Parts: sequence; C-alpha cells; structure tokens
Amino acid sequence: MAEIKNVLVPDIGNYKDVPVIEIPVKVGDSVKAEQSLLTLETDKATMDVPAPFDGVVKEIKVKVGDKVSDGTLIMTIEARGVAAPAVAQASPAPAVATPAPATKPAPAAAPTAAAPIAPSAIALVASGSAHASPSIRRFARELGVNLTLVNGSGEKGRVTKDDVQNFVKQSLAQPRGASAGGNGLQVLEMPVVDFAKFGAIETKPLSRIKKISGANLHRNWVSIPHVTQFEEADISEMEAFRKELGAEYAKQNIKITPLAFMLKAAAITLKHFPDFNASLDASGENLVLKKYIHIGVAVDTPDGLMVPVIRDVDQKGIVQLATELGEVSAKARDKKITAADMQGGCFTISSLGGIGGTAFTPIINAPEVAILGVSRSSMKPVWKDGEFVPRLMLPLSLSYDHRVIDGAAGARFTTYLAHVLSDMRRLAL
Ligand code: CAO
Repeated sequence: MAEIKNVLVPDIGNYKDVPVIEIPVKVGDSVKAEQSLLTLETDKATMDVPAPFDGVVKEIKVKVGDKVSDGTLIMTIEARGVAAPAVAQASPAPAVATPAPATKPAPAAAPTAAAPIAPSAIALVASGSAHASPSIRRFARELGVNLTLVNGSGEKGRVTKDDVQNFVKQSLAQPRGASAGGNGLQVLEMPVVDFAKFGAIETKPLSRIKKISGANLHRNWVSIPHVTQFEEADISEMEAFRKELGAEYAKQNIKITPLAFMLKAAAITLKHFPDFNASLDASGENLVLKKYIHIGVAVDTPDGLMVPVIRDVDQKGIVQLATELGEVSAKARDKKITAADMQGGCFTISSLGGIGGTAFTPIINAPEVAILGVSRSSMKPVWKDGEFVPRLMLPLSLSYDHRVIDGAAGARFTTYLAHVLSDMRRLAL
C-alpha cells in the first residue's frame, strides 16, 4: 500500500533560516528520486533539495519566501514502491494529516525523521553569473541552453524553468541567420567559481538599471560586428570660443561643455552621411533612413548608465543644446528620466572627456548603427607649416555596425567630423 512520508530539509551545513526561493513542483505532481523539490538560497549559494524517492506530492508545507533550517518539514509525498532505510522512515499519514498551517514550515523538532536525503545529494552552486538553481542549470544543460543568454524573470532576476522553455521556444521560432534580431550563439557557460575559497568576499546585487542595460549591451556586443575607428580633432579654436561663450552664460547658470559642440558637429556629420542616421529593419535586409536627427547622450548615474535622447539636434544652437544637456543629465541623476525620454535616438554620444582616457571602444546602442566615444582633450605638438605648434586635440572613437557601414565610410565620417569640429565656420552652417 502506498505510504505517505514526510520530507524534511536535510543537513545543510551551518545554514539556518535559509529562504525558499523556488518550489518547482505542485501538489499532485509525480516526482522522481533526485528531482528538485525546492530551491534554497543563502547569500553565497543556491541549493536544491531533491526528492528522496519516487512518488506523488501530497502536501507542500512551505511557500516561497519561507525560511527553513535543517529538519524543517517541507512536503509530504506518497512513496511509490521504495522501502526507505530505517533512519528515513517518515511518520505515517496521521502525522502529516494534522492541520499544520500549510504556509508555515513545521518546526525542526517535529517528531518525524528526516527523509533519506544524503547531505551529499544537496547540490551547492555558488551564485554565479547566471542566477539559477542547480536544477534549472541541469535542465538548461540538457537542452543545450547557455544560461547567460537567458533573461531571468524570477526574484532578483533568477532564471526559472519557464524562462528556459521560453528561450528555447523563441530560439526555435527565429528564422535561421536573421540578422537584425537573432543571435543563436551557443558558447560555453562561464565557470562557476567559489570565490570565497580564495579569500574574503562580499556579494553586491547589480542595480536594476545595470541588469537591464547589461542584457542589452551583451546582446549588442555579441550580435553586431563592431569596428571602432579612431580620430583626433583639433579643437583649439572651438575651445577658445567655448570659453568665451561659457563666461557669458555662466551668469545664467548654463554650463557650456565640449559636449554641446560635439552634439552639433555630430548632427552636421550625420546629415552628410545619412547611412549613419539609420537602422536595419526587422528583416535585416533594409536600411531605414531617418529624416530627423535625435541623439542619445550616455549619462553616468550612481545606479548605472542611462541614455536620454536630445531631439532635433540639427535644428538647435549650441546654447540651447548645452541647456538641454544640463537638464537631461540632472533628470537622469535624479532618477526622473522616463522611458519616453530614452526612445527615438538615431545615434549616441558617450563622453568620458570629463573623466579622462585617450580612447575607448563604445558598444553600439542597437538598433542604431553607430556610436561616438569622446575622450579627454589634451595639448599636443602638431606639425604645421614646417614647425610643431601646440594644439588642443580631442580623441574620437567611432564604433559602427560593419553590416551597414564599410571601413572607408567609417573613416570618412570621423575625418569629416574632425573637420567640422576644427572649423568653427562649419559648425555655424
Ligand atoms: N575634454 C576635456 N575636458 C572635457 C571634455 C573633453 N572631451 N568633456 C568635458 N570636459 C570638461 C568639462 O568642460 C568640464 O570642465 P569644468 O568642470 O572645468 O567646466 C568637466 O570636464 C566635466 O564635464 P561634465 O562631465 O560635467 O559635462 P559633459 O557635458 O562633458 O558631460 C555627461 C555630461 C552627462 C555626459 C557626463 O557627466 C557623463 O555622465 N559622462 C559619462 C558618460 C559615460 O559613462 N559614458 C560611458 C558609456 S560606455 O559605458
């Protein structure tokens, strides 16, 4: 006759009051020995509690968020034809039929013996790059899914079974080689390292913005063939003018930084090279040319990177652009930026000029096809009319999508941009 057995949390080392983060089974499910019944998470690791024997789940005594320790009653299972070792004889039906509150874990001292779960059966996995329990990792491995590519919808971005299944469904639904959206990359999973083995560590969750932007950056980096073209612009004249203008507008609290000039110069250059002011359509076979010039500006905030968009840059003057730059960066840092403020961009400028550095390789903000990185200007000796003269040089790094833009076009774009920046008359056009 089928016997109902209690399943208790087995020896989980020194951990106490460990939160239940996932219960992948429900009442009525048939489970096989070793199948995960629930997942626990400490600050260092996630662990699965596997079924000790085959059977059918009769009652679940805990819920997600409950805290459990060694010996907590978690479930009752109607065992299927396996005689459990003596130590693991669970209490018979009456013991579990007592109306213990279904949502509260039974105390560890419940008069039931632990079900036969050898401590070694508990899978311990350090919380690594992809946030998923061991059973989900196993499931993903069986399906050949690289977990680092799956967006987790669970608590704290954890990857659930549904996420893995949806990822597989989406991958299958994608046309092979779809160039605009699909990636279909299968790379080795990152090794899971228990860093605590080598010294003291502290685990800090990524901010919400970092999680969102990280997934996008990752997709863009792996799915767009990037090339970065470097150039230096002589901004000596521009800087003299900027200082003049800056002194004039400081009274009105408007800060004129080189970035306002960069925006204007980029807009002029984008007009001249319309293929850079474009996006691939969903089929990846057509270029959508935009008749407007909206430029995103990467803003560094304490919570991560945000990219508010400044509209119709080609139709605005330097002072207006400087004013809007001040407004959007304050808004981003005060967390007042809305999703609409970050939409509709055609091109992005990422300026690290206020911080330092000589060059970098920015990641394209898809579906845009190019992004301009700006580093810190510095005085350099430049050969002119038979002698070296000191000039203020601004380093530019343009990353572009090589599916859309050829190397020659990339170099023409940066050369033109450098000309515009070095010749104030062109900026006024
Ligand atoms: N060369 C030399 N000096 C520069 C410069 C450059 N290219 N760009 C700016 N500066 C100077 C400014 O003139 C200003 O000088 P003062 O304080 O003497 O007036 C100072 O550096 C600070 O400028 P700023 O950073 O306040 O203003 P900005 O308009 O240059 O930039 C903003 C605004 C919001 C873009 C910037 O603050 C920011 O967040 N940058 C980081 C963007 C980022 O993280 N990009 C990386 C994306 S890829 O991960």
